[in-house]
Amino acid sequence: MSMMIEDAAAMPRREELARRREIAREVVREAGVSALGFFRRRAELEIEAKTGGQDVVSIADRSVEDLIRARLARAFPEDGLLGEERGLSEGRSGLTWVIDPIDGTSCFVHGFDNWCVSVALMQGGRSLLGFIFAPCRDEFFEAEEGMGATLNGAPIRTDTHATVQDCFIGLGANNRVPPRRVALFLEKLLEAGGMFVRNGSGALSLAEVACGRLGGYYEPHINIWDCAAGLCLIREAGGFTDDFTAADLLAGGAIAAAARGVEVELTALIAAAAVAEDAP
Ligand code: LIP
Repeated sequence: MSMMIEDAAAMPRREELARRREIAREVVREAGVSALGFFRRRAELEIEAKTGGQDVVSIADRSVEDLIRARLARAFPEDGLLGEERGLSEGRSGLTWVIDPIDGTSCFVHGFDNWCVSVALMQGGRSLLGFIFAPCRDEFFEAEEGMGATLNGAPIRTDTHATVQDCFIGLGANNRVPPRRVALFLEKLLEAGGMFVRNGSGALSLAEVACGRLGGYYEPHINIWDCAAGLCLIREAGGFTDDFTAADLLAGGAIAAAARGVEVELTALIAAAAVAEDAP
């Protein structure tokens, strides 16, 4: 199955988005409470490796996604659903809910608190709504296209004063890309006087760009369910995101996002690493 970018369809009416935003907010909160319950009983969870030991899943991921899908399908039966664990259910409204029930699953199963529930509403390649809830931190990020971004109800902005030399750059790394690609970017970043963090949750990292903790984020391959909500947050917080509109959103791809003072140098570092990777 592939999820192609549809032609620019008419933007849903504001009241249609408002109703979806209100209901989705409560669904994401309920999902976060459920996930936190599994987190506190994680010693009982059976952990399954997906593509390897660094890419895992448990009943927690599936159960939380099933909860989110059931609530949204009941409220908006005409909308599509795309989840990391249960895949794509086509809709007929032109709107698709993109769901990562537990982003940062490896962190979750190892007892780290940096994981979250991430839900976005997309129309074609555009994220109209984004919700990222980190229950362990009681941090609820939310954004709507054209209406700004918030953390626990308070407006957020990317760090407008950051440069690569005085901020942290979040880095996503996984077994979906050659290790050398990550290593070469790290080398270029450190040579430029930058510094990195990897927290294992692309969604939460993107939210931290939106609220100004991170100056930018790069991941050589990320899936749409990991980043759809974060893209909306960062754009609504005044930041830059590259055009993550792969022809087939199910395939995923590279992502770069940053505060405005960081984007040019971050983009240049990514390009320099790519040149080095292609060099004989
Ligand atoms: C994770 C992403 C992260 C990526 C990991 C993993 P998951 O999502 O948020 O950016 O580097 O490999 O895909 O699997 O925890 O939902």
